[in-house]
Amino acid sequence: MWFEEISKTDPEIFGFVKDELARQRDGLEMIPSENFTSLAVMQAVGSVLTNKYSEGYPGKRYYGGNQVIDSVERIAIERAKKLFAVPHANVQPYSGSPANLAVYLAVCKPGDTICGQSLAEGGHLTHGAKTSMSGQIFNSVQYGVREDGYMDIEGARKIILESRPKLVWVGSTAYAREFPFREISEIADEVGAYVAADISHVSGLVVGGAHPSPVPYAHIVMTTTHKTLRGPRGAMIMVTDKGIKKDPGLAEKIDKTVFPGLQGGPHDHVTAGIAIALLEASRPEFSKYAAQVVKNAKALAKGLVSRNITLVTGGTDNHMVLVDLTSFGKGKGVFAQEALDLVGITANRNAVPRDQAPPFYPSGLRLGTPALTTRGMKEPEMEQAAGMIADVIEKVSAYELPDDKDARIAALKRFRSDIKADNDLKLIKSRVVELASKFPLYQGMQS
Ligand code: DSN
Repeated sequence: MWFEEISKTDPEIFGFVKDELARQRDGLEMIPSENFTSLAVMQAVGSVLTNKYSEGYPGKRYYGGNQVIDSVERIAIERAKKLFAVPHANVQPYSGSPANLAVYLAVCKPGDTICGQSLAEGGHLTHGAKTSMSGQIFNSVQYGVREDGYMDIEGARKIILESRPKLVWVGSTAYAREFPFREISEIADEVGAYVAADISHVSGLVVGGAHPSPVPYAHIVMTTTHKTLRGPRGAMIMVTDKGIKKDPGLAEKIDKTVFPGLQGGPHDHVTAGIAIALLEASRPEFSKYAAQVVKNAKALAKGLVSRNITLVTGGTDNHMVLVDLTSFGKGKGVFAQEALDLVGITANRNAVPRDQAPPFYPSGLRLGTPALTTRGMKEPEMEQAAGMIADVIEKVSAYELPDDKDARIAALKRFRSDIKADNDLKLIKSRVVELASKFPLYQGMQS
């Protein structure tokens, strides 16, 4: 049995691990930033490498006994460089947000102007949102999307040329079209800004050939490793040839900012998991996977549109779909997310462009296909999933979310009790379990 020692040492945690395994197995995981790692990646993360301290970099550590760890990190670096076609990679960042902070501190000083896609219009918190340190330490200016939901390149041009930022981000977390690496970089080049591409969402598609690469255009490329790339939770910062041409010391600046600037000892067990994921991503079957992720997202989008569900931009070019529920009223995302959760479809509520509702109760729903594709699902299953999602949305679309806090709490309480008792939703849940059971997950693990 896989979790034998956990079960002996800590039955309480063992119970939770079992429950989570069952939740992942029996449901449809449709959060676009999630995936299922291979067992090889998972075993690396659960290996003896977790025991080691190795502050520094291969060959230059502050601790003894790093001969083996040096080899692991060197392999991870070499694989990243080869796969993404870059001259430099740092595989130590703990995750995406600290990695982005390292990018800032490598090329900017507090108070400098920086520019990124607004969180409210599909960007990431760390690209200059006022609620994040990135929008507080730096003078942040933001670009967004047009009325039709596509990136507002002309708007970005105006903002970048006017404000002349030191650093420009390109990369999104809720944008279902091709990320405009070339367009934004060309504008940033006009003002001599550094361009950092945050490809956390699409890195697996990039290496699989299902999305254009930012490498010819950006100076720095950051990716988390656990989304479409299908590795363990972690991140990498890469420097491109263009980056080294602009600033020959850029790679060294990035390394110094990650350690000792921001982090202590790297998570060597995760580095090993990243190395394995990079090896897996270099294989031909991963390109097939990446292509299928996009085909599945398109099939999902088509299925939803056929049920009159509105999508931001009307469809997708990548692995995600952004559902706009505003035709039912504002702030409906919470009802859709919770009812979907109840039937075993995991998604996350998300702001839609120009959302009139508050960020905690937004009017949209973000869906993605990376995890279901890893399970082996294809277009017919996406059509079934779209049908079930549409059924659930229709079921809950009439619920209203009051602005008043007390009224809202009461309304949500009523809603939760209604959906628990709803027989149609119970039926959808059994269809979800039936579909999921046809695509076994982590077969070797017994719960
Ligand atoms: N990367 C974000 C997401 O897309 O879910 C979380 O920070």
